[in-house]
Amino acid sequence: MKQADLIWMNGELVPWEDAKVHVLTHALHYGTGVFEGVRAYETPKGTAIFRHADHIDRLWKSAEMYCMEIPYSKEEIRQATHETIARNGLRSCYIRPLVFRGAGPMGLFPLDCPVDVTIAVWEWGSYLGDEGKANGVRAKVSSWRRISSESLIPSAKATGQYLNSVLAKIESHKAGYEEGILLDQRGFVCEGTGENLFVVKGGRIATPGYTSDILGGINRLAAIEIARDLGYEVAERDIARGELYLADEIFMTGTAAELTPIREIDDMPVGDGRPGEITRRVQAEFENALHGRSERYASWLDVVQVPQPAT
Ligand code: PPE
Repeated sequence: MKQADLIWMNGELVPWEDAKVHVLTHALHYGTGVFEGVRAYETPKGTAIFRHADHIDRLWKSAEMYCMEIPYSKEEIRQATHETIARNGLRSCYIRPLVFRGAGPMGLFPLDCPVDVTIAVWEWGSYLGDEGKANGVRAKVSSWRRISSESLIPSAKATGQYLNSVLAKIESHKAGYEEGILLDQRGFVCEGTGENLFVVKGGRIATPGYTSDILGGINRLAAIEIARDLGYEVAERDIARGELYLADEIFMTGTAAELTPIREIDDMPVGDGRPGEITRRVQAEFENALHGRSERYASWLDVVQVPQPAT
């Protein structure tokens, strides 16, 4: 992660080191924030944000589910994001919009606290390493189950909910793996700590559906569409843990992780221990879409208009 110069904070660009909050920020105590992870890539048309509108829509939905009214329009947030990237002079970056309950009355009732909005950007390489993206990562089924709809809202991207992923991430890291895979409350495969998961068997692709309490990943949707366009069958269905061990190929998708293959699960090689052909083909096309090399998916890119300096 490489620090940038400016962070957008409640309507203003402030120096990176000045983007601070009060210790009584509600979200620090109770996890009352929602966020997005977005990426922008250098493309032939200039810097472009991948599926920006979808990320903004999901941010609004997440905020709504936690009764937070965002004091800006979607278009204002889109423009602010463009400006933040341009003013930091970045050609490609990770983008982290955050909407949170700020400093106000303490106690669980959040509705009298202000809703603060920030947008940070920074250069971020491969989340699970270049080596992992090329050759696959080693993953472990976590002892922690994914949060269920009985107690939280798995489809919301809320900060407090990430304690679940944090526990699974620590566990897998301490055990020497690159990623943890969480099962849902029923014991079916759900997702990685920050990625959705796909299993390939006999030429067919399957991925857990919304009934498995997944976060509805935007890259998940992109991968499904790309795989179908390549002629593969993709089923959204329950996946038993045992299917992970029988799979020919497994890969994960996420904004940070992009499309990363899994080469080993619970110390057993996936297929022959190298990313398989279907993973490779979907990954190649996905990379083309991200980097603006595919006309077919050109509408997924929001090209950053760099404002002209004032004369
Ligand atoms: N599940 C979870 C739990 C998740 O956090 C992510 C994104 C996904 C699935 C994939 O969603 P999408 O990015 O829309 O395809 N995880 C974000 C946060 C990672 C982090 O370390 O922070 C991300 O990839 O930006």
